[in-house]
Amino acid sequence: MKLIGSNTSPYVRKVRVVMAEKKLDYAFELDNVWSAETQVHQSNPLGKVPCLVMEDGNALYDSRVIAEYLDTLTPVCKLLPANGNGRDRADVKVWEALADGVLDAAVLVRLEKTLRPPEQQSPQWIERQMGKVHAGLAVMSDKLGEQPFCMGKAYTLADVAVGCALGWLSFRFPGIAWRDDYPNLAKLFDKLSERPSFRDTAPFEA
Ligand code: GSF
Repeated sequence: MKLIGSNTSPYVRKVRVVMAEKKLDYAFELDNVWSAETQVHQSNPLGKVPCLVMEDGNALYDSRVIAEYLDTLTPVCKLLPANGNGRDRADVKVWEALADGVLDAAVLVRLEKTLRPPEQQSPQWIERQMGKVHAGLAVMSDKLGEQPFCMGKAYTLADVAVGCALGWLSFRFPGIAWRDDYPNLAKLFDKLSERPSFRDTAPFEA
């Protein structure tokens, strides 16, 4: 399998953490989706990473589809509850949607601020998206409570998604004081950061 991605994308990181937890081998192909040389659209018409190209040449996207597929490949470190356990499985997927949704909103803010000249930026748009970031963080903290992991005792894809979202917020939005506001999220994040899967995939700009 070949994973097309970058060292900065939190969605790519989610897939890489899953690969590492499940001890799956893959080739990692770096692609800068914002450069003129990007090749990713040859595999993903949406021009986005992550994109997983499989042995038969077919491609999978987006990160949620890839993560779900990877979890079926080996019983090592099951990250999603079995299909028969539909409610728990849906709960994990809601956590993932929440973490990804916080990222989607924060990414929109970053793009607004980095791709548009200041006079074309919309403060109302930025405020709307930041509202989602803050509301999402508050609900994450509330849902986590004092549990060791998002779903309780078991480490799941929910923790992978939350860890990648929090890590990216610290990387790109150091001004968002989520660690001070939500000590329980900080505790979870610190615990996740000790795992080799997270340590080896921390975001960085080349
Ligand atoms: C989001 C992927 C995405 O926006 C997923 O895979 O979960 N829902 C998708 N990737 C960004 C890079 S980043 O912000 O992490 C991307 O490839 N953007 C290129 C573009 O043209 O929007």
